Amino acid sequence: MKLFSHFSNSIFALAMVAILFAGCKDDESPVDESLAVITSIDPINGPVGSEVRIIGRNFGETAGDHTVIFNGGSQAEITAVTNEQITVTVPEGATTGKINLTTLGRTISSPVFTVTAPEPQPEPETGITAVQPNQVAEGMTVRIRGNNFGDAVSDHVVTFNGTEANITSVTDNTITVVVPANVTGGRVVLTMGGETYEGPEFTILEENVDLSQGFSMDAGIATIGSAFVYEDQAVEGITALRLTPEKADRVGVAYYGTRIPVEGGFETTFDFRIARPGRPEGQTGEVGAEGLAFIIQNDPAGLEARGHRGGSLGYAGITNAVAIEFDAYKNTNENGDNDMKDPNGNHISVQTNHANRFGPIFAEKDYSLGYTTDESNPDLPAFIGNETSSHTAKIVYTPGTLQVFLDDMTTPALEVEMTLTDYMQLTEGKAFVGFTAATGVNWGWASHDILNWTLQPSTSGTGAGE
Ligand SMILES: [Ca+2]
Ligand SMILES: [Ca+2]
Repeated sequence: MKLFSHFSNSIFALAMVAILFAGCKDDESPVDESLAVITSIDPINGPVGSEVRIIGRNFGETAGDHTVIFNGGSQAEITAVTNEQITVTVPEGATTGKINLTTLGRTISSPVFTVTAPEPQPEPETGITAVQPNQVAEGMTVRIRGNNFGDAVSDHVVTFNGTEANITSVTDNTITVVVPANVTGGRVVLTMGGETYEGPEFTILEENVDLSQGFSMDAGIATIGSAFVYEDQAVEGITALRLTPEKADRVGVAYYGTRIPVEGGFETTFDFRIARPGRPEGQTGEVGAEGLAFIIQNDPAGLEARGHRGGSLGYAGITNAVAIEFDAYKNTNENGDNDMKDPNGNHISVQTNHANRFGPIFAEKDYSLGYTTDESNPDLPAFIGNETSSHTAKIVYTPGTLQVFLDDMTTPALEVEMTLTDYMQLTEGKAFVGFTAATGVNWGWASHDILNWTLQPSTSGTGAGE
């Protein structure tokens, strides 16, 4: 209205006023009520890693619509979004300043957020927090977890229920030891710097496997190479044993931590999953390699026994052993040294060393006691699947016969006439049992997982002299 009085008495001015009014109307029109608005932040200060709530309206419910940048620098992780509130974590490298929220290409700013110094962490209490695994047997490698162990083997002494263990390494948070002979259940005790620290209780592994509900860090599994116990990503809540990841040239081996009576017979059941098949760029061979094996062994290396890579599936090379392979890759190299003479790319085979039961076992078909393929047996499923598929394998040994079942628990996929002691020398009727797997050295890979495992000897005695 003020403008009007300035330009009264002039038609020209009236025309100008009309134009100016038109401009003013646009400027004064209410903001688009659907756009995001920040009204406050809570709290207004905090350290890196703390949580901040950006409060306002019209945020929508889709985290992917928003990008949050602290003071023009570090992008923050958005942990929750509601229409009135976006929750973020103060990112590494964040500095004091406004928080910019960009929503579908439009950026608005918050009041200044002050990044404060990190809160001092309380000094962790010296001592043992866990023993992994806590079901143990002689010769197993065990990790004692805790705080302020120092970083060198100095005056540390670790005992298992009073018997001293050999320490192989010390870091500030982990002491690695080998379980001593003749151990009995009790507590792990650490003596260091004149002080004594008592750990949790441990138990001695029983001579059968009961991991029907899956694997855990406590379960008494000895792992070598790429093998480790992991929290399953594909099937929530299941803890599995990963023998290899989907990477080239990996060998993973895992044993139950103590010898099990096998001479009188046994039955073992496990679910396996071979997934995420791939191969290096430029390779033209099969996708997915190599497969896995169940192994019975009494090699002098015990829980440290590991076989060769690639088509050897991590078992060939172990001595005094029998392997039942689920071979998912056809290794035939007519011109090279690594010709396994595999019958095809999806077969079960029982592999030994025919001639010398104390010599290494081999992956070559010449050392097969019997095999079946998905060509000769169309009911045999493809071993390689995806992250949500798995196979159930059952191996039943009674002296004289070994049967292998796969998915069909009624009709064996493979039956071989054999007696373990023709191929192995046992210790009081016992041997180590476990799994091996490998990926291709340079031609293909897959992840190899064991999801659960049970093994029950037919006799509870030692089998010695039977
Ligand atoms: Ca093979
Ligand atoms: Ca084979």
